[in-house]
Amino acid sequence: MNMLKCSALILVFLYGVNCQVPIVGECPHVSLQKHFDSQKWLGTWFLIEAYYTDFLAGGKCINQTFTQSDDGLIGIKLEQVNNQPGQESIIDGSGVFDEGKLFMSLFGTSFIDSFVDILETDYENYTCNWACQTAKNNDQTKDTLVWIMSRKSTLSDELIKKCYDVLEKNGISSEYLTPIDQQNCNSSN
Ligand SMILES: *[C@@H]1O[C@H](CO)[C@@H](O)[C@H](O)[C@H]1NC(C)=O
Ligand SMILES: CC(=O)N[C@H]1CO[C@H](CO)[C@@H](O)[C@@H]1O
Repeated sequence: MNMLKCSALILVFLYGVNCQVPIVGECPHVSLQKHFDSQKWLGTWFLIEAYYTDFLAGGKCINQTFTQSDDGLIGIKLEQVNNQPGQESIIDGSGVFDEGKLFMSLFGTSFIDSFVDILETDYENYTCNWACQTAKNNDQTKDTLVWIMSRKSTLSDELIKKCYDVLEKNGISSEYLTPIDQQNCNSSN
């Protein structure tokens, strides 16, 4: 039951069947965090605002934990409380960094299937993440993902605004961002 649910979620994540915010044409050329230090960036990040995806629909209390394994790979764990009361879903994967770009493999798929760009982070408080890739069903459109994340379950308006500014500078719209519920994570409602 849980396995089935997870693989469905991952398919949606990787292939974005009409469910992510689409843009037409080229992905904007973005600049990544300069002198990115992956060691400082590892650890847990809480999702504060995100572009809508089916993958997150009904989910709350979403966080992602990145760890360094002995073999040099990055361990990736996404956790959320989903819309069925009291149920948690966990997605595991691994990744490799290429400066500020993290190539990800979730459930044994290829690294090139998925990646996330770290546009800006101060390592201690916030990270502004973005991904854009050709939609599998139509090479004219691109599926895009924006995740504003925090080291804590909240992020100050000032730092959220900082991410908005970074998005704007890179030609990415913040208009599709919606807040992620990070409250009442231990209760069933
Ligand atoms: C991450 O999220 C899960 C599900 O909401 C929660 O159980 C877990 O405690 C969170 N991790 C941290 C470090 O708060
Ligand atoms: C602007 C801001 O919130 N800075 C904080 C980043 O995190 C460090 C460590 O927790 C705090 O000391 C800063 O105040």
